[in-house]
Amino acid sequence: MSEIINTEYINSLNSSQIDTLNRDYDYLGEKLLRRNISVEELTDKASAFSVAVPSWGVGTGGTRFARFPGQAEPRNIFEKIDDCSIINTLVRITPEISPHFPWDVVDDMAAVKEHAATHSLNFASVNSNTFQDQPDQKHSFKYGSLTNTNEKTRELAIQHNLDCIEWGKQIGSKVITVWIGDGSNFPGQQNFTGALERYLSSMKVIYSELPDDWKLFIEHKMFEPAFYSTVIQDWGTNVLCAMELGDKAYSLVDLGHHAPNVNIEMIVARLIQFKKLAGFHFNDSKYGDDDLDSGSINPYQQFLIFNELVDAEFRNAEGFKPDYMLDQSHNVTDPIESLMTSAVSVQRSFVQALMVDRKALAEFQNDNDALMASQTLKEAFDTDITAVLQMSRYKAGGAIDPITCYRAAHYREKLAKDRPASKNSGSGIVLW
Ligand SMILES: [Mn+2]
Repeated sequence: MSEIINTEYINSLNSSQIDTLNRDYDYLGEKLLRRNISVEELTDKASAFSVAVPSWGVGTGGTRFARFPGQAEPRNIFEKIDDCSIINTLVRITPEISPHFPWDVVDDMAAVKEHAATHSLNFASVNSNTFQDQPDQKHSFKYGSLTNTNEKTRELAIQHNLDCIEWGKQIGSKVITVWIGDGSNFPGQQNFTGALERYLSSMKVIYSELPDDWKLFIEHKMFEPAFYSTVIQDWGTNVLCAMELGDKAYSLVDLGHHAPNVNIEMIVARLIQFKKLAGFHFNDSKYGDDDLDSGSINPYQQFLIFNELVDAEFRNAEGFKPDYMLDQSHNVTDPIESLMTSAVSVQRSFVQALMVDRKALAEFQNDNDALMASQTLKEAFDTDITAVLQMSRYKAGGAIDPITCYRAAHYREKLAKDRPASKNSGSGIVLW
């Protein structure tokens, strides 16, 4: 735990807020009881929820135009882990970090695992990167990686993914997420069928090297960096590839990677039905893959997705065990503040979905009562369960009000001397 933000410090701030919280919590408990909902049960379930933080999320993001660095940004994986620890210390629902390779590779990966363990943190899915060239790379990914027409380039991309699995083993990860930027910018530039054939043959090599207790997540994205066609462009291509590869391959849903207005919650239901839902990269968007903070633009969509997830849990859907992760770019906020707010926003959607009266909903659906079915969802969404989230954090030793607690600690100011300003103010776009 950090010297700046520790249990004693959190307790001192909580002590001035607990009386108000107790009153809010009791009143909410009384109201929920009228709907036969136990506030204690909701709180327990909220406490059991978790969502992983991406290692790249704690750095300030940017666009292809510019990046405006923040104060005391983490400069390596060890400092990123320190920042992730602050987040989990305050919100208590982010005990896992998802690293990105090669950005987070160091000679001694065991030291990375150890450093995380000192903060009681573990590692979630590892993410490979074949969308940019590394210094002195022999064969360029300019025209694609796993689908490149050049066999030597494909071999390099495959080898990088195998290296990621090895690094992942050393830090206790059990999942590799593969997103490729491969595609084309001009009609006719790429043979669609040939590119997907090459993708499958490359992925089959990676899949064959996957340890028995590992999973492989495929991440699709409609466009960018390719602007005419993308090889793994949507959930249809994604799930076909996952089915072709085998039982250890699943389809990952990044909320920003779909066409505007697509019914994402329905895609989620389909993937659950066919036991292929890997999990999520949560974020929000207005126009494209904006990577805005989860729940900041369309919290109702986030709730509707959780409505499908809780419904699957409620039905004991076979093989249902999705991984949750945030995947955002923080361009104008302190990344720690954004990640805390976003984790709590995702947790909020989960708890709201738990309150849906599923028996009543099934009856309204059966009776074709569209209005009341929709109102049943709205009733859960409209209930303010802030006190449940606050109480679950308080009981777990976290902060009742994480943002106020973080700001009052002046974490960045205190670290400024040890973490000098980054020289990199160039483009900092986060693509996947
Ligand atoms: Mn993503």
